[in-house]
Amino acid sequence: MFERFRRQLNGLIKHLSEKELNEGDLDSRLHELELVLVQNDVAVETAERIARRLRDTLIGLRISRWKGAEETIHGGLKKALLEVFAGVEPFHLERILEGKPENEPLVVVFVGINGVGKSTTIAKIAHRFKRDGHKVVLACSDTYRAGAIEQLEIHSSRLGLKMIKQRYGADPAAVAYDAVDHAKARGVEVVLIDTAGRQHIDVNLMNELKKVIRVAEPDVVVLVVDSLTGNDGIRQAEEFLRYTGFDAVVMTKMDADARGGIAISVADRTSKPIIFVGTGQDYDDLEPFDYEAYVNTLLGGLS
Ligand SMILES: Nc1nc2c(ncn2[C@@H]2O[C@H](COP(=O)(O)OP(=O)(O)O)[C@@H](O)[C@H]2O)c(=O)[nH]1
Ligand SMILES: [Mg+2]
Repeated sequence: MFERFRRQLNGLIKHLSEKELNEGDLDSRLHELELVLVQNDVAVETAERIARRLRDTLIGLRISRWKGAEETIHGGLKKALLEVFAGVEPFHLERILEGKPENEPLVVVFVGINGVGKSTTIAKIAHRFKRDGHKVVLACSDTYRAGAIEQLEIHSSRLGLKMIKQRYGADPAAVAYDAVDHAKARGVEVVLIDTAGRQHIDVNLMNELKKVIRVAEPDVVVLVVDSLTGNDGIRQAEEFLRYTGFDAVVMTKMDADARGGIAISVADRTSKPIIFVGTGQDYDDLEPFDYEAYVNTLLGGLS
């Protein structure tokens, strides 16, 4: 994963440590770092901040013999990257479920634009909860897009789970309400609610989603972001934050992403935790996001 980003970062660290740099040289190399970050989907302001942090470390250190500085630079960059995630609270769906009173299901609403991988992610999370012995119900609150109900139905039947639905054109909030009601009546512990996306974020969509959230009273709203969409993914995150709010993020299609910097931007720009990353199309292809492991992967091969 993130081959391109890793290669460029590692190349840059080598370049930076080749010879002793005066302040001017250092600034131009740090500018290269900013470019590498931005080319790999880190937002501009975030990239500037990371470069500034690394500069502070390197200026303060006064490495007397620049030869052998590679480790120091590597460590400084690692610290600068980890700091991005420092402001984000850790978050575990399982713990929230454990904290729920008896007969109160964990309710999760998933939002995000079309094609990002919402339904697939819901199926993967359902699979995970089922594997751990929990009762799960899916709800199709996408009553808008042709085929949406059938698609979620395919996942629910493959996974052997019940799905709550209504006809196309029905009120999405009513479907969400039915699902929560069903769960309470039947002792189902987890309700995962799929919602409609659009190609572009619009007022109708946001109003519809707000109503689903008001009615379902979810414990957690999860934004699903496709890592391949780069800067547009960051823009989506900022818009959803403004209009519906969300508590956590799932980044999908990380398996196909040679860049991967979007995780840094999302954490920096929204301060929301990334709970899972999607790493393929199978139900098992979902991994908890570990930001230390992520940073180690980006800087891999040097420590
Ligand atoms: N490679 C890869 N493909 C994914 C991942 N998550 C979803 N997809 C694919 O992305 C496409 C859109 O997914 P879907 O769940 O229908 O998106 P939705 O419109 O947001 O519900 C499907 O072809 C999925 O198989 C992932 O983590 N990795
Ligand atoms: Mg869908």
